[in-house]
Amino acid sequence: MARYTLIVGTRSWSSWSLRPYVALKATGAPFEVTDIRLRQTDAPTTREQILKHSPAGKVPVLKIEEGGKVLTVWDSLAICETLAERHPEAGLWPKDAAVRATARSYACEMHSGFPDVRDQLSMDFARKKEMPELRPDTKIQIARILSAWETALAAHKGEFLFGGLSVADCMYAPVVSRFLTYGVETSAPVGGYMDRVMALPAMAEWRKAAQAEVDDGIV
Ligand SMILES: N[C@@H](CCC(=O)N[C@@H](CS)C(=O)NCC(=O)O)C(=O)O
Repeated sequence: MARYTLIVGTRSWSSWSLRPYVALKATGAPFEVTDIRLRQTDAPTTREQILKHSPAGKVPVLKIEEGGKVLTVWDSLAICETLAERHPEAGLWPKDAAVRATARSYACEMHSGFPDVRDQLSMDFARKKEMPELRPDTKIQIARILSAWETALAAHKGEFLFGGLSVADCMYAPVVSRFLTYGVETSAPVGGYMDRVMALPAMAEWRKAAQAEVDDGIV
């Protein structure tokens, strides 16, 4: 059996790390986590620590040890894709090709977009924060996310965006956390969706680790 190690950043802040954590947990495969503290400027700096695992110098990184070899996969979406491919039984992509194409569009739209939401509503997983004065582009991006979620939830009528938990939900999991941290107003169906995402065991575990960072004064 393959041995998985997921290298992640500070839980409170590392939204990119949370995405493959949710996906990996959904596969049911055992895995270990290596935590790297972000924003460390004293030696060894964050960058120096990450470079020991990946030449890209960013977390998340997934190491797959198998057959005496170690495969390194980096970038949240590449890790989610790799896990979906290696664990088809987890159903991380919808079975229907058309639905799958739409779910991929959702995942990629998140991966490459919403820069103002990421900038103004930065993830602080275990905290509640005051909503900042939103820029027009941030408002447009929040509205787009809410409308995309409503459309998918209405079309598939499942627990998650495309029925069962998919990579699309993994990619949006940190956005759910951000919207709760800053108190973004939502419709009832979206509120229900956010509750279900937060109730995932992966999210509960992440919250515990993020809360420990707050309690230890790390963040
Ligand atoms: N596109 C990458 C983005 C990864 C990224 O920006 N990660 C941040 C942490 S959330 C990082 O590693 N920062 C390095 C640093 O702060 O030095 C992905 O999807 O994984």
